[in-house]
Amino acid sequence: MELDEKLSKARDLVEQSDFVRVISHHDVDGISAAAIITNFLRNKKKGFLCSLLKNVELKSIFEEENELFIICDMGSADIESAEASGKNIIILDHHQPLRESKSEKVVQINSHLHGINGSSEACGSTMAYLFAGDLNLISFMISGALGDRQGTEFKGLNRRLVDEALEKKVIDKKMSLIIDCYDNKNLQRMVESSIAPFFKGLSGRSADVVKEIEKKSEKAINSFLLALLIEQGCREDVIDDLIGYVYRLPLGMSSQELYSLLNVCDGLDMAEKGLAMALGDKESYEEIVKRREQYYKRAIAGLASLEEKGAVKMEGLQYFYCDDLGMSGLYCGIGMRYIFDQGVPALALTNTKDHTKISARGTRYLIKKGLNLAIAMKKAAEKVNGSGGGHDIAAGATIPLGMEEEFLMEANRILKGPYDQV
Ligand SMILES: [Mn+2]
Repeated sequence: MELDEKLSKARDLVEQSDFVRVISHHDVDGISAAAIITNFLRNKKKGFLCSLLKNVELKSIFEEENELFIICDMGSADIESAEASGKNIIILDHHQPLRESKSEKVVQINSHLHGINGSSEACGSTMAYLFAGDLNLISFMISGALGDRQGTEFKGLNRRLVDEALEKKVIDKKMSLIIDCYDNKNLQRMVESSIAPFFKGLSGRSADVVKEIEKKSEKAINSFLLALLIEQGCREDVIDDLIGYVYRLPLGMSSQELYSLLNVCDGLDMAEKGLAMALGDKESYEEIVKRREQYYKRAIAGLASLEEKGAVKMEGLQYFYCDDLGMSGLYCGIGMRYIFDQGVPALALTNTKDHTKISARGTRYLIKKGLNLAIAMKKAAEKVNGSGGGHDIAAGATIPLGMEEEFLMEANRILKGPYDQV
């Protein structure tokens, strides 16, 4: 079935229903996609119940008594149980699908099935936005794409939709520094309170040196910050992220601000607050802003100590222990991009009561060289009776306690390359 045909079939299903069960993912893209769908349903005066879930099987969800389900930013992996449920289900996904839907009742709108690359040209929110067809909801398409790291200039379908909104003057864009911080009072405070980029020796500490630079031209400021990142060993693909487009959104905040607030919601397990904010709840907005400062402070302190301690190097990987499970993915991702050696992926290990949990992160540079952390984590974890998987650039594993050494040896064996022999 063509994309347009699927979209109109899905819209018909909504028209015929009074109540829709919405399921989406817990991360920034998932919350953004849910924001689009729930705003759309509210405008249509439809009842809905929305849950934001971490990776789960949807089989039990499909057992609920509902006339219509909309699944965002996931669902394609559950195509079999969707079809078996006999329910009306709309899937809006951008993860690699297993196959087309064979059921009349399951409308699977997945970018990949229509020649659109789901890692670089469309995210879950893009598919939700395409379905809703409401320019006023473009804010969330953009935050979703930022959340899934699809650039700020955008490509493919993302670009087409953003260009359309620019042309109609619903949004505008400006080239700008992109600093993910909690205090943007002045440049010095931005550098001091920034988690991405993490400026070695300055973020989380006093960045007095920046004071002088602040008086200079925008160009001089940009080159100064770029030089800092080069000096601390960041590679081109990471440095490129420092400057990009920031969009002014109809929501009344910048794309960077919306992304940052939703990112906090994901990190602090309060995705529902992010959705409430997206539906216009002021109190939720204020609470998220307040919590963001605490969260960033905690993150920056952790990153500064990670910078001091460093990671343990092996031939094919580097690792560190992190006792804060909720922060391990963030530390690992930011550590990988701004603190550690750029030549091998980073792993964070956390011992919980029952298991050792591992977060693994790479860079776009390593991916180009053939790194695939999803496969490496899966294989190394299975070797020690654990499980693992994820994406090429970001993956994770859970293994039995006390098996770290064996796991690290096997991961190192796989990751020391050459990657194409994995
Ligand atoms: Mn996504």
